[in-house]
Amino acid sequence: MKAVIALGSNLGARFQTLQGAVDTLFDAPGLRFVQASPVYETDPVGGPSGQRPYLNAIVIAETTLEPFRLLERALNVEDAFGRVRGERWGPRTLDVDLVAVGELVSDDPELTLPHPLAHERAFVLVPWSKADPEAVLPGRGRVADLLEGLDRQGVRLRDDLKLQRPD
Ligand code: PH2
Ligand code: MG
Ligand code: MG
Repeated sequence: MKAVIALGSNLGARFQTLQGAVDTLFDAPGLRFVQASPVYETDPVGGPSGQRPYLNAIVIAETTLEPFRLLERALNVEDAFGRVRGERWGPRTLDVDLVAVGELVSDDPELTLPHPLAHERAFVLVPWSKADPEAVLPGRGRVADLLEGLDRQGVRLRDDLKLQRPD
């Protein structure tokens, strides 16, 4: 199945953390790297004021893992990069979110698929549509169409930063 994974960081060495997350995510069986989006610098959405901007990107992968194993992998990678769980939407060294896994639609509170806010987050949809202009968010429609209704002002391309395929 195809998996779309969102990465975000607004604490510490943000770009090194994103690249490290890509390397670590794919450093085990069951997940194959397909493509990384460009990197964007984005204004924080929600959370306390005065936060640094984020770096955001998405990664497209092929997986044979059960969605919950994939979630476990994502949470382990967050932990490996010093994620401290504190305030909701507070600053974080690394956030790894499952945006979509195949066509799965699930309202399990432990793992809602697609990600319940993905359709309204330009910091997810801009990188995703750049990586895959034909992308569709299950249950919501074409990513390019969803983006038409969103403010993309706070999402700026960082073409000086490029995620490499995992080593
Ligand atoms: N993640 C959040 C809350 N707000 N804002 C931006 N710009 N980027 C994020 O990745 C982000 C956010 C919760 O995970
Ligand atoms: Mg998140
Ligand atoms: Mg998260």
